Amino acid sequence: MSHATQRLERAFTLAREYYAELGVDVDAALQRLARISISLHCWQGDDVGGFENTGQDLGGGLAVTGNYPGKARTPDELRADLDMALSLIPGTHRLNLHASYAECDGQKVERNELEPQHFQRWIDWAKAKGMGMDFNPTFFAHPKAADGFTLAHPDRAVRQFWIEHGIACRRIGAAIGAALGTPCVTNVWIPDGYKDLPADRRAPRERLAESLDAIFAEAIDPQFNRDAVEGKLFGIGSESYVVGSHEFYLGYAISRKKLLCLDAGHYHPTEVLSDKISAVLMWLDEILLHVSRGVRWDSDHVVILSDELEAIAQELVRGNYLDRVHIGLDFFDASINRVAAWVIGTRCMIKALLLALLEPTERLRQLEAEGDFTSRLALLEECKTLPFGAVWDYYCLQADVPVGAAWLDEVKRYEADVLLKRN
Ligand code: RNT
Ligand code: ZN
Repeated sequence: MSHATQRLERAFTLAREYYAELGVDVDAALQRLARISISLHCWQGDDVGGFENTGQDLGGGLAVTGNYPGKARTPDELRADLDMALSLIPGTHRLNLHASYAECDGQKVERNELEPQHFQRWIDWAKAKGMGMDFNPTFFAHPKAADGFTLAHPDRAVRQFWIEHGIACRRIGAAIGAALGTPCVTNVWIPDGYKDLPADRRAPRERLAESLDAIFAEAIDPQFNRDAVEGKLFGIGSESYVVGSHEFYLGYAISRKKLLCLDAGHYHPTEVLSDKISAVLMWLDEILLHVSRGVRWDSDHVVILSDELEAIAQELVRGNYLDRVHIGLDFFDASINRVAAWVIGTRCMIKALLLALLEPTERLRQLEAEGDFTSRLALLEECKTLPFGAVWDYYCLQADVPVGAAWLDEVKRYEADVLLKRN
C-alpha cells in the first residue's frame, strides 16, 4: 500500500469515529451512496449540438456560450469523452440522451420516424458498461420549431409532426428500458412561448394538453418507459409567456399520473427547487430532477457544491425520497473543458448526496421536535466542518477513481492527446 493510500485510510478511520460520535454510520452511508445513479446528460459534450446537421440554430431559448476547443463532433467522439468522464466519477451512472443524437448512418430520418435502431449503438455502449439510459424527444433545433412553437403550434399539421415525434420517442424509451433492464425516463420539454405579451394565454395551453394526451395515449409498461414533463419560467425569446409553465405541468402530471421534471434553473431566482421536492411528492409518485445552476437567470452553469445543491440532496435523504426521485443533470458550458464540466458537476452531485447521508438527521429532528431551534441551527453549522473530505476521498479510492484533484491531470492529458487534435 502506498504512503498516500495509508494516509487516506488513517484519515478515513478517524473521520468515521467523529461521525460515529454523532450517531452517523459512515459505512451505511457509503453503501447507500453507491446505489445512487446520476443521469449524465449527453448534451454537455457537444454544446447541445446533436448529430443531425439540420443547419438550424439551437433555438428554443437555449443558449450555449463559449468556444473551448475539442468538442465532440461524432457519436464515437462523444462516447469516448463520456468514457473518459465516467472513469473519473465514482459509482455506476446513467446516460441521458436526446433524440437529436440519433445515428442514422448518413441517411436522413425525420424526427417523427425515429426508431430504436437509430439508438442501437448508444444502447450497446450503455449495456456494455452496465448503465441505464434516459431519453428526451428533441423539440428544438429544427425547421418545424423555428417559429417557437411545437406541441402548442396553432397549425394542426405542425402539432401533428411533433406529436408523432413524441410517440416515436416513448417507443424508443421503452426499447431502451427493455434492452437495459431498467426503466427509461423519457422527458418532454418544449420551448413554446411568446417574446411579448400574448392576447391569448389559454388556447396554446389547451392545445398543449391535447397534444400531450395524444403522445401519451399508448399505454407503455412503466417497467420499460416512464414519462416526465418539464416546465419552465421563461426562455430567451419567450420572456412574456411560456405555454408549459410550472403550474401547467404540475397539474398535468398530477391529473395524468406522469413524472414532473423540476429543473433547478426554471424558477424565479429566489425560488428554490429544494423546497419543491417534498411539496410535489405529496401528490406525485415519482419525479425527475434536472440539477443545474442558474446564475442570475437559467444560465445552465456547471453544478457546484453550492448551498442549494446541498439542500437538494438533504431533501432527498431526509425525506427518504431517493427511490422516488430520478436525478439528472442539465448544464452546458462551452467555455471550459467539456469533459471536466461533466466530472465537476457529477462529482459535486455525489458529494452533496454523501454530505446529506452523513448528516445526523435523527438528532436534528429530535432537536426540532423539542423546539430547540438554537441547537438545531448550531448543530447544522457544526456539521459543515466535520471531516467530510476524508470520507469522500475514501469513497473515490474504493471506487478506483482518482482522489482529490488528481482527476484533472487525466483530463488535461486527454485534452492534449485527443481533444486538441480534433480541430
Ligand atoms: C431547457 C430545458 C431542457 C434542456 C434539454 C437540452 O430549458 O432545461 O431540459 O436543457 O432538454
Ligand atoms: Zn432541463
